[in-house]
Amino acid sequence: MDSGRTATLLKSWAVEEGFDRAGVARLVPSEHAEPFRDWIGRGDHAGMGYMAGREAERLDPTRLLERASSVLCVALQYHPPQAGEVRSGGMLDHVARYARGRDYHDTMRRRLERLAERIHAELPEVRTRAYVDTGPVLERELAARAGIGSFGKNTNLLHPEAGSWFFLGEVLLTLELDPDEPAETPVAELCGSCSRCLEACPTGALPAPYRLDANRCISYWTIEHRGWLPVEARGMVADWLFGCDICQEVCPLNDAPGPTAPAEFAPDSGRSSLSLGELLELDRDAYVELFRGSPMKRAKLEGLQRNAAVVLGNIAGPGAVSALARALESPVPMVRGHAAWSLGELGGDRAEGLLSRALEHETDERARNEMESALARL
Ligand code: B12
Ligand code: SF4
Ligand code: SF4
Repeated sequence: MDSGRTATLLKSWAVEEGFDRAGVARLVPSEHAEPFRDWIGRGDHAGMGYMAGREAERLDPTRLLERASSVLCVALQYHPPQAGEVRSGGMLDHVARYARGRDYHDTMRRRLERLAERIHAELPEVRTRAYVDTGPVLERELAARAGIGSFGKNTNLLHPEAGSWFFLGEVLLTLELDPDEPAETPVAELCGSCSRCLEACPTGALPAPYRLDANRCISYWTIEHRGWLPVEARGMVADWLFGCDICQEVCPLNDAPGPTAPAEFAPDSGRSSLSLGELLELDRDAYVELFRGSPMKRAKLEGLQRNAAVVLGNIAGPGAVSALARALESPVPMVRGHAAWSLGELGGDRAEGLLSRALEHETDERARNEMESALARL
């Protein structure tokens, strides 16, 4: 079979395995090595040390699989572009759309494994290596080259009909395939003179088109950052518990009708009914049960509770002081410390009384410091 027909066949298998779109690119070194090195050099990757590692492979994906010459890129929609926001009143209202249902790593990996099995069965001489998110791969660049979408100014990959609410994955192949037309050329046409995302980002994390500074990105702080949040990041987080969708919500391309998303990405009913206050009180057993199969597990229970405490302080809704009062009793010092910060933000006599009493028996030095500085602000 010639390389053109094989490419068409592989893409049709990808769609049969449940992906919305597939495209093929030649596996060659990155065309964006310089902006990538600048990104790392400026420290835009913040605390994501792994992004600075394995640079040779990241910038030259041919190193990831010996004699690999092509890549089959796939996209899977997780939210229909035209769908409005359905708010349940629970903690999932504060979670980015991609993380409200099942973990896409599992969903995508299962589909990619089936796709690779089919390739091996039909083309036994071909070796493959599949990735979704976790490998040292510039997934958006590969997908742009394979015609899956174009870079948006918010750095996400966009498609004229599907918007940007889709995941990416890829299979590297030791097989010559006819490549698709790269989608990067029409990038200027897709965004045009629009700069809504740059203007809408509340923290200035998009200082220029196609550049994201993770040091200012809510998604980074709420998902990737481990340990205590620096004070300046706590206000930035605003009402986001996990991830951030603002630069995609405002994108006009996400208004177009597009593919529907698999039911497994719909908001999980158990987690939908959980409030931020209840999340703060969750013990480990309940957490393991409720968050099984959720991408939110990346932040771990302590991280989610840290974020919940900060969100309660930022949104100052009814019941916030009571929920934070209970969080001052958490076995985790970081959760007590962030609850103290939020009580300091909310202020009032009750917050002051709670902080003073908590300080009397607090043994952790960092949590004590948080309580003292919260009291000093009142
Ligand atoms: C690290 C990471 C993050 C970091 C940093 C994000 C970033 N922009 O780099 C943080 C934690 C902030 C993050 C957040 C999110 N992420 Co993320 N993330 C990644 C990861 C693991 C690596 C990204 C990376 O390589 N960054 C390095 C920078 C330099 O690369 P880049 O942004 O792709 O930049 C390229 C272009 O900008 C280009 N370039 C440079 N200059 C110019 C100029 C022009 C004119 C052009 C056209 C191009 C161009 O060159 C660069 C190198 O190729 C990928 C998975 C993967 N392995 O690729 C997922 C991935 C990018 N994330 C994804 C998602 C869904 C998100 C969130 C939407 C989640 C959320 N709702 O909170 C947000 C979106 C925030 C945003 N605006 O980007 C999806 C994106 C899907 C899509 N449609 O684009 C990916 C691909 C995961 C997946 N497998 O689906 N993420
Ligand atoms: S994810 Fe949120 S904080 Fe990050 S760049 Fe987009 S709008 Fe800004
Ligand atoms: S909001 Fe506008 S500038 Fe930003 S990615 Fe969408 S179309 Fe491009």
